[in-house]
Amino acid sequence: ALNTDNIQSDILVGMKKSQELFYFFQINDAATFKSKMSSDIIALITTTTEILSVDTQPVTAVNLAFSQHGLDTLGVTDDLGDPNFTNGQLSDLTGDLPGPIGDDESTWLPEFTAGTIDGVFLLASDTVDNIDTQLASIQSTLGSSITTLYQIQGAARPGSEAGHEHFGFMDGISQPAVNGFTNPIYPGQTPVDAGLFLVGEASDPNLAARPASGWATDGSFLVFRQLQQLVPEFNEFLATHPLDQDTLTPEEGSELLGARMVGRWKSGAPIFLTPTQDDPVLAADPTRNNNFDYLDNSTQSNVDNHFNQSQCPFGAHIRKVHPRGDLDPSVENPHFIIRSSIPYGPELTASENATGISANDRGLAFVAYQSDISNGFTFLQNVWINSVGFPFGKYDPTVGVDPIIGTLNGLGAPKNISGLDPAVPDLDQTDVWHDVVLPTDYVISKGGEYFFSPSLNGAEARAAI
Ligand code: N7H
Repeated sequence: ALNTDNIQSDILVGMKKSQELFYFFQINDAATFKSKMSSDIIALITTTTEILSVDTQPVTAVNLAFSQHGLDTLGVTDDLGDPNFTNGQLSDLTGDLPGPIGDDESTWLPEFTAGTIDGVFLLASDTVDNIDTQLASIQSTLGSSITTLYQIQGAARPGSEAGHEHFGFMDGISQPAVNGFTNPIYPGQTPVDAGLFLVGEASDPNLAARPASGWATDGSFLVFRQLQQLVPEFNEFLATHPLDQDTLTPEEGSELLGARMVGRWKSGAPIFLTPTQDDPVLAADPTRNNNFDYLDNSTQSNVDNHFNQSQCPFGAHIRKVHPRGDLDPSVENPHFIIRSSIPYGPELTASENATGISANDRGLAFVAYQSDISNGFTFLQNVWINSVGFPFGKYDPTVGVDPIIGTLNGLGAPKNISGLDPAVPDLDQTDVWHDVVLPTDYVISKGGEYFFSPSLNGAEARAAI
């Protein structure tokens, strides 16, 4: 079993609160920072054990992670065995066009291009006041040894939208199960070894490359991305391109188009199981809402399904990032990530609704954990999300990029997406493939960074050097 007293809470469980602050800082004085980390800060870090029971959850949960720049500043000379982490997220933009992760640097905030972020505190609570109090206390402890570089206040959306991201879709439904930890495992959840997420655990793909002293064990790489969502523009696109106008009202046709782009209805019900109408009861049932794959219903073959997008487009967002059965499990399973994102920014205003133009910055404070960034985030973004051909081997060789987060060059070039219209599902080899053209990107990367979220013992060991 995992030592859950030693693993930060967000990695396997999340922060479990409706408000979450991402506080990015620079370290000015490594000696003072390390001494305060050892005397005060590590004691504040919320463990996996603590977050699992409401009785032991703190008023404000605290997690802490460092960039490579931060480890360098602290005098940690060990190579963690992850080149993407070592080089930082900005360096994953360069290379052949489109860049490895597809962003254009011109959309990045200067806070992320500067390369000066040393670490991030994740502070989560029921109220922003509680978070502010905890932050003030941490700042007073650390004094001038740190400087604030940037903050993002995340928040669950209000009322019945709680748990839904800003486009309106329920999030946080599907996570891989971690062997030796996840209990119960629901039908359709894939059990994988803990080493896919935690350094040094079973099936860590880079075990030999980790620091010999073992201090990195039970830490995880945290990929942070500030993903702006152009919500009124997205809504406007759906409203002006309703599907199936013969049988559906315009509102229903727009709803269906959005659901086919994501692969789930706004409720969370998977369209593969309920392709023509939403099913909120199915959506809310954890024993059923993940219990599906994309194999042909009658033959259970992943070859017969190569011709058929009627239940779910090949390139729907959740199919691109978790192509259940489109690939052999041995090929797919190394690429699981654990997501712990939260929306940021205000609700839509009446004038944004009326004009169809975003006047406020809102989106997803995206967080993903993995033990190998090139198997996890960058692989998903580069090889699956932004590849026009993925899932490979379908009868349509140009499936299109992911209609939610895929990009052709980071600057909003139009994108052809196959199979979004179920009236033209491309059922046989003589059909002409019918693409829906998305005029631009509705999710824009404002930047991000790679961090390492150490175990508590690991943080203690590094504070002592
Ligand atoms: Fe995605 N969305 O609202 O459309 N995502 N995602 N994501 N995502 C998922 O199953 C969304 C992003 C994954 O196991 C759901 O929990 C938005 C990035 C993975 O079947 C919804 C953004 C990456 C899954 C969204 C965004 C991923 C997943 C369904 C950005 C990886 C699990 C809820 C603004 C690089 C798939 C759920 C599975 C699910 C949305 C970003 C990955 C609704 C709006 C950047 C692995």
